[in-house]
Amino acid sequence: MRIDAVTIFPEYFAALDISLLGKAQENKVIEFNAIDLRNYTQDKHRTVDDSPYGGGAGMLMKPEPWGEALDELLNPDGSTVLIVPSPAGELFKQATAQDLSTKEHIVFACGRYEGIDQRVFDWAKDKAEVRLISLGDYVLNGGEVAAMAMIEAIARLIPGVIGNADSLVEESHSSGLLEYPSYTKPAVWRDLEVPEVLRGGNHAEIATWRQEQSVSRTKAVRPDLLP
Ligand code: 6GU
Repeated sequence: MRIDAVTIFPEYFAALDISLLGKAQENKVIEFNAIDLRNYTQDKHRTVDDSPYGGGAGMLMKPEPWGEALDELLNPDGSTVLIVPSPAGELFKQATAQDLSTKEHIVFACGRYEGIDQRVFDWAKDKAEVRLISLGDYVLNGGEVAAMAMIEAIARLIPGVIGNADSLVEESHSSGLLEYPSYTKPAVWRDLEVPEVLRGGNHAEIATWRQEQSVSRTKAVRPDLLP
């Protein structure tokens, strides 16, 4: 999979070169590029913003640099998915990550200020699958941190990125429930004991206990996830 992120702050994406995603890039399982939007400006000041028609607070990203960048980046056969991180988008879920992990090419359009001129997306609709996606009901300063969260959630589902594929099976959200609590040695730490059942070695009992813990935890903090 190839992932491109268009941004005025390419430095944000340096973190993708470390740990598992760094290894996956070295192994050519994923290719990642951070692209500086200002390279697609024409004026001496490399301007990317302007004031909004109709008034209102703040600045907007002007369409021309986005058009130049996307002309270069979108696959001519329409196979690119263009993701626009935005609090006005559909909610990003594990199923979204699952779906996107099968794509050949994803471009993230990381906006700053009050967002990007709407015509960029109206134009791109005929050239790519355009999706506005939000991480949740709160506001970030720009799309970069949101794009990085999505990239990590997507890339770790690609075969070969995570060494132990079994670890993907039991984690939170893969089953629709939150993950059960986990413990390691020592058996007693600061007077707190590891639950007896986990030390007993009865695998059926352990599985039942974990399932109960997942359900009670989900009921307590995320009842909206229960059927
Ligand atoms: Cl995807 N972008 C921004 N700027 N803010 C957000 C968000 C995305 N998701 C939640 N808040």
